[in-house]
This record gives sequence, C-alpha cells and structure tokens, in this order.
Amino acid sequence: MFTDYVKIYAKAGNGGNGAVAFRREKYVAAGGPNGGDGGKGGDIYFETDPDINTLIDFRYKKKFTAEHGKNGEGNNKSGKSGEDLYIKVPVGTMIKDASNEEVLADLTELNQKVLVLKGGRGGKGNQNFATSTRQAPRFAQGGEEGEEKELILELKVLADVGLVGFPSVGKSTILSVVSAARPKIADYHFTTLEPNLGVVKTKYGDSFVMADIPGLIEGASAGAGLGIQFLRHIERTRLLLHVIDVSGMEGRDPVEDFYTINKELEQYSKKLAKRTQIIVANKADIARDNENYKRLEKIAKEKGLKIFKTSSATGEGMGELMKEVSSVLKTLPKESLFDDSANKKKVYKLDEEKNKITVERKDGKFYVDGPRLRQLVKNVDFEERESLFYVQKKLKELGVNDKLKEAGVKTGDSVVLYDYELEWQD
Ligand SMILES: Nc1nc2c(ncn2[C@@H]2O[C@H](COP(=O)(O)OP(=O)(O)OP(=O)(O)O)[C@@H](O)[C@H]2O)c(=O)[nH]1
Ligand SMILES: [Mg+2]
Repeated sequence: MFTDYVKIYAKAGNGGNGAVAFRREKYVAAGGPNGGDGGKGGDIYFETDPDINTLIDFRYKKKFTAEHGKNGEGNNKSGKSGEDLYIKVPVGTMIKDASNEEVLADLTELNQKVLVLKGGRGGKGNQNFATSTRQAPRFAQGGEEGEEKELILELKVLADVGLVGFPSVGKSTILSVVSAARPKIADYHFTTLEPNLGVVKTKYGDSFVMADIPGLIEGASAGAGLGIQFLRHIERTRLLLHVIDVSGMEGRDPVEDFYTINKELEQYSKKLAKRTQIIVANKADIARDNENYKRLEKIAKEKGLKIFKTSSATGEGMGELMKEVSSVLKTLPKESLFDDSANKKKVYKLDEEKNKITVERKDGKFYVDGPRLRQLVKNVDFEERESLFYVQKKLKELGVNDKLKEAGVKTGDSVVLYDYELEWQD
C-alpha cells in the first residue's frame, strides 16, 4: 500500500531546571548562591532525504522525542543541552498540526531542513536571582517544556502532469508508452491502486514527471470506487491529461464521461478543476467510427481545450501529444502551483501560546495552567518567604491575579497553580 498520510506524535526536549545551590566555604556559614542554569531541550527538525520515497517507516515508528536538557548544578555548572532530533522525510512532504490542520512546513526541496518543534529553554539557576536585598534566593527557574504536537505528515507526489479519467481508459498504458515506468495494466477496472510516476524524456531534450492515479467514477467524491483521495497526488501538477475512451466499448458515452470526471474534480477542489486540461481521446484504434471523437472534439472547441486522438496500443498520436505537453509546460510556471500561503506561514506563534494562562473552575477549586506558569512553579520552594514573594510578583506579571478575579476568586478559596495548591489571599 502506498503510504502517503500518517499521524505521528513528536515532542521536543524539556529544558533542564535551574539549580538552587550555595557555595560551601570553610568558616563561612552560608556562601552566596551558585546554582547553574538548566540546559536547553533538543529541537525537532524535519529534513528531506533523497533516498526516501514514501512515508512507510512512519507506520512502525510513530513517536519521536528529542532529548531533555540536563538540570543545572551547584558550582555554577550549567546543564548540558539536549541533542536535536532530525526526522527524515521524502521530498514533497507537508507537515500539519493535527489539532487544527495548520500547515507548519512544506518540504518541497532536496535537503531542506525545517525546525518544527522547539525545545524548552533551560531554567535559570538561583545565582541569577540574587540582588542586594535578596542575597540567598532559595528558588530557581524551572526548565520550559519542549513543544509537543500530534503531526500529520502528508506526501504529495510532485508531478508536472497528471493522468485522470475513468478506470480502464488506458491511463497506465499511456504512462508505460511514454516513460520507462512499468505500471500494472489489465482489462479490469481499478487495476491501478496506487499512484505511479514516470519521467518522460522528450526528443527535444526536456523531461517532465507524469503521474498515473487510480481511476475515478461517478460519485468518487462521495467515496464510490476508490474515492478521490488519490487526487491529492495530482493537486500540484501543472497540467492534466483527461483520458477518455472514445471506443465506446464499455457502453459509456465519452462526452458524458468528460463532464462526469470534471464534476468529481470540482468536488475535490475548485482549483484542480480549473487546471489546464488536454483531452486525450484514447482507444481510437478500436472505435467503430469517428462519431464519438467528433462529438468530443466539438465540446473541446467550445471549451477552448486541445484534444488529441490517440491509441496507446498502436502509439497513434502519442508523439504529437507529448510534443504539446512539453510545449504547454514551458508556458506554465512551476511556482504558481505551490500554495504559497503554506510556505509563508510562520512555523510557530510561540510567544502568544507560551504566555497563555487558563483558569478553570472545577469542584469549587480554581485550576490555573499555562506554559509560563509551569515553568514558574516547577522549581520553587513555596514554604520559603522570599520565594513566595518572587512567585507572587510573577503571577501578577503573567496576569494570573486578574484572571482569577475575573473568574470570581475570593479569599479562602483553593487555587491550584499547575500542581501546587494554595489558599487565596486578596
Ligand atoms: N485497444 C486498445 N486497448 C487499450 C488502449 N489503451 C489501453 N488499452 C487496454 O485497456 C485496458 C486498460 O488499460 P489500463 O492502462 O490498465 O487502464 P487504466 O486507465 O490505467 O485503468 P485503471 O488503472 O483501472 O484506472 C488494458 O487491457 C489495456 O491493454 C488503446 O489505446 N487501445
Ligand atoms: Mg491504471
């Protein structure tokens, strides 16, 4: 089975916690603070690899984590940073956030590298919090959590030309005639179950990639036959070859076929339906007469489309068709088809999300959570007065107090700061 859509879970490394430590010197009762900073958590990158063509490996391994940063230690010793993780994917892989389908990265080039999940920053050690009035801070900053996400990896075959049409009209045969590809060909419907790619080398010295996909039938957009999900493989082609059987051997009408397939394309994507099409009137060698071709030619004229009478069995018309394809491709810029909005989209909007604070009221308690809050309370000794002052000041800065008041907190209520419960005092 052609693997082209997988869901995985990935988490960047957490930052190490800052250390609470003090110098121990002979004859000195309490030395100054010397807790080192935590190390940064490892980032997660995605990288295209020319040797990988499918997403099949992700069927077996679905969980990816980068290394955590190490905690800081005494003697001003910083924690080691976690190692970054590089996940290799084929060219043409799009990475989406599974929770909202937002495109995080679109890897269309060889050896492209994109940072997708950022490791957490290391927490600051207590030496950073010493001031003239606070000489022995008994708190340090917790490491920030690494970003984690469920991701969708979607591989879209990057072809220049896509073959579309009903089953058995000869799509795979055409690909086999014009390229070195050897797709399965047979006289029953749905012979092709997964996309085939072939490189067409014209005698004019240029080349392009052609994709053959499973046949479509009426209602494919509603799931009939093999459905239309395979259309994603030709979404980014620049040109469609709409292959129609003009022999009438299967008892269908070629003009109706033309409209039916276009309707299904439109159901999938309006953009795809508008793509440049060339009509390929195939199986001309076994057509009883020229009637079907003529009717189709009339429609082509009305629509301003080019039409070619061909036979992939005898080779009739194939040379002319490829010549036309090659010259049309030259007029269609590659860039125009890529969804630029995907590339321009920022990979993350970290800061807004990091500062997000949520307050939830449940069973008479107020639950406060958010990335910055977690970082704040992780490594703090709440029993210690100075630490508590520090926390109070930070809570105010983060807007926690306002949020709690909005939620109706009163003196004496229980407030849970991530995992630390305290009694609220106005
Ligand atoms: N006589 C004749 N037979 C053809 C021609 N093109 C294809 N065929 C035959 O038609 C049958 C179907 O061809 P395929 O190339 O497998 O058709 P397809 O469109 O890829 O079909 P699916 O993969 O099922 O969608 C095969 O038996 C081919 O040998 C043609 O131009 N003339
Ligand atoms: Mg086929």
